[in-house]
Amino acid sequence: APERRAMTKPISLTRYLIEEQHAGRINADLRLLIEVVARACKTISHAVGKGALGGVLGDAGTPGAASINVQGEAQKKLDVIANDVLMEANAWGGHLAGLASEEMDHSQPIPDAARRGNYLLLFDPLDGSSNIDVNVSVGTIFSVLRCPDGVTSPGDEHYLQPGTAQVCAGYTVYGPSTMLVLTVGNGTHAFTLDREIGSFVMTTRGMRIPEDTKEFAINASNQRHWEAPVQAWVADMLAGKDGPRGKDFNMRWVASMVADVHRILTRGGVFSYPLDAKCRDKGGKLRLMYEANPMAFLVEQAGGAASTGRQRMLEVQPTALHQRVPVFLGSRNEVATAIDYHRRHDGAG
Ligand code: P6P
Repeated sequence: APERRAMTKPISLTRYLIEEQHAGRINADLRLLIEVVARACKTISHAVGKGALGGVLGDAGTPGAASINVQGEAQKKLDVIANDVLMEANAWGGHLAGLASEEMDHSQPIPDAARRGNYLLLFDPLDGSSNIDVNVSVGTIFSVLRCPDGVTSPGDEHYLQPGTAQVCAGYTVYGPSTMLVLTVGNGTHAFTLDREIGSFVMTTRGMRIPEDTKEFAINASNQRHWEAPVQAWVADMLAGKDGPRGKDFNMRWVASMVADVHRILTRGGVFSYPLDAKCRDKGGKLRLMYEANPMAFLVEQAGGAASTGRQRMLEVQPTALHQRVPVFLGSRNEVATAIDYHRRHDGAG
């Protein structure tokens, strides 16, 4: 009779979280928070997946009166739907002291003491939403901080903690498959939504980003607006094997941060949204608290690096809830090279 082999069934998100709780790395409240967010992402995945059939494409608001968010961007219907799903899911669980969203001007404390916990949840409910109407992958990004001791009604100022203070970060990418990628500070792991049973199943334990890469992601249409070190860094990559880098590079740009970062976590690469003339006066294009910091935590936990070009991303001291930053993240040796271009340029005065 054939040797009986232990079934190596893939484990569910719930089992992974229980294992982390038994190992003492997370507590029951954080486990519940992650499960509630994952469940909300399943609802968002269903709405995104309906596409034009769900009547949820296009801009929010009424014709001629678009709904504009705090970022000054026109909201898509799905931006509002995703935000409402996450707000509703987290309002009653008893694990949060407050939440903050890209789509909301200010953070919101949990008013009912009986339903209040110790965590702060920040999220971009639907990142890359300009891609929805053209059926390209979009995603939800989230970050979890502790509410400072003794604070029962947190204001925006209580969220202004550096990225190193995150206890959890993750994203869900709504692509050909729906995948949740998560870290609680013990590696970065990927879970794929099994639609037949409706649960997330671990498909990669311990994602690793190769230290070197030949693939960069940047919106090259902004080239004339970049700072000199970024112009030099990209020009040298474009020069290929006959140039100073001695190797040919490939380029990818999805214009959905979640999709670009997922590719980098899966096969390596370097992603950048640097300062340019259009976003310089705002400090950058991407938001620190619920885009750059959660992605930086995930990338570092997978052996990569994340920087503003001049500072480790996770050490930036936030000064505003919707603060923007320049972003360089991915294969650690290529991020180091980008930083070196900045250092040499800045040093040259
Ligand atoms: P651009 C999407 O709007 C987003 O915030 C990120 O997801 C993405 O990386 C970036 O902006 C794309 O910006 O200027 O290329 O459209």
